[in-house]
Amino acid sequence: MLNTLEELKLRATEELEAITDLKELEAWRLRYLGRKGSLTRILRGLGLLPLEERRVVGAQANKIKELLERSLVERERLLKEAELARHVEVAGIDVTLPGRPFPQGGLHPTTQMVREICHIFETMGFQVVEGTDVEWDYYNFEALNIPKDHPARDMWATLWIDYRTESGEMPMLLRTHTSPMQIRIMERMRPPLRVVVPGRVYRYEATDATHESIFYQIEGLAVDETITLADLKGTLFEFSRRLFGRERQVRFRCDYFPFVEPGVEVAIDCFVCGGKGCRLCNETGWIEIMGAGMVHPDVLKRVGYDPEIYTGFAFGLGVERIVMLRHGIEDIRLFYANDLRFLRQF
Ligand code: YSA
Repeated sequence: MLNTLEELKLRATEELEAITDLKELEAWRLRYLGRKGSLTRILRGLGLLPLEERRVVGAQANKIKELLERSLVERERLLKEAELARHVEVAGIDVTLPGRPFPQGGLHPTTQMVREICHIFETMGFQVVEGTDVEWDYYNFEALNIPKDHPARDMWATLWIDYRTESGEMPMLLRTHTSPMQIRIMERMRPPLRVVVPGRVYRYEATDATHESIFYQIEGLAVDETITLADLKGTLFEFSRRLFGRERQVRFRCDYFPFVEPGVEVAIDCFVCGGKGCRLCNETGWIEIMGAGMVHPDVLKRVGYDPEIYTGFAFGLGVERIVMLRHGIEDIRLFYANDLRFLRQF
């Protein structure tokens, strides 16, 4: 029996060395090590041998089994390597070339700025709320003290939507600013409230380096029992410094918006000329970043708030203008021209 085993070992090893592909290798495995393979059969028949012979033959058969299994694994590795090398040669693939990177997208600079600004206000206790782009005339104008014949309507060149109901005309439009959300929020919530509303706004106007017809605004509104102009100034000072840096100067000047009294314009000193005057700031040394003011008592009354008890401040800023200031971008039209050379910079 020991001789038979030795012959089997020699034959199997010889055959294995002559094998050149994986299919033949599998056939070899089945021939010797498979369930019906010759070595398996010998191992199974050990029980029929006398005890002493069984011990000797069994030990030798297991040794050969281990040897053949090791040789099988090694042969398989060599064959796979050879196959890959052949494939590379035939297909002409250079496996040492670096892989192709997947192009990675990024957030649009306006989106990044919307998030950054909202985050600053969130840390000051404001809540972020969003509204719809299509709006009723009532919320965009009427409820903000801008009736049909009011000359202030000219400040917001409007894109109207043709919409008629059976009960008559209900003028609809693409919101020209985020201020209508002031009314919607006050109708739904009771003071104290502090909210910021980011969103897209639409104006029927010619575009130039600082004007787009579709752009982003962020509205802010705070209403409570003891809010004063000092709260408005303090909040916007802190916001401007956090966004633009502690060294920036902030200027408040009177301005007019029908839905606030008093109304203010907020500007920061020009980051290019440091306030001396240059092309970017129109030689004024200041760059306007938002309109703001104390919510008009008539606006409060319209939503059912008693102006003898409640006061509030509101503001509305242009997001693209702020990105322009932050990065020294001189033309707002670059934001939506979809030029990847521009967008990849952010
Ligand atoms: C005022 C008082 C409040 O209590 C609340 C909000 C406001 C702002 C008001 N709703 C408004 O829309 N004023 S605004 O017409 O002067 O626009 C506000 C900001 O939007 C501007 O300061 C400017 O930064 C930006 N903006 C205006 N027109 C733009 C524009 N950005 C890009 N393209 C345009 N065409």
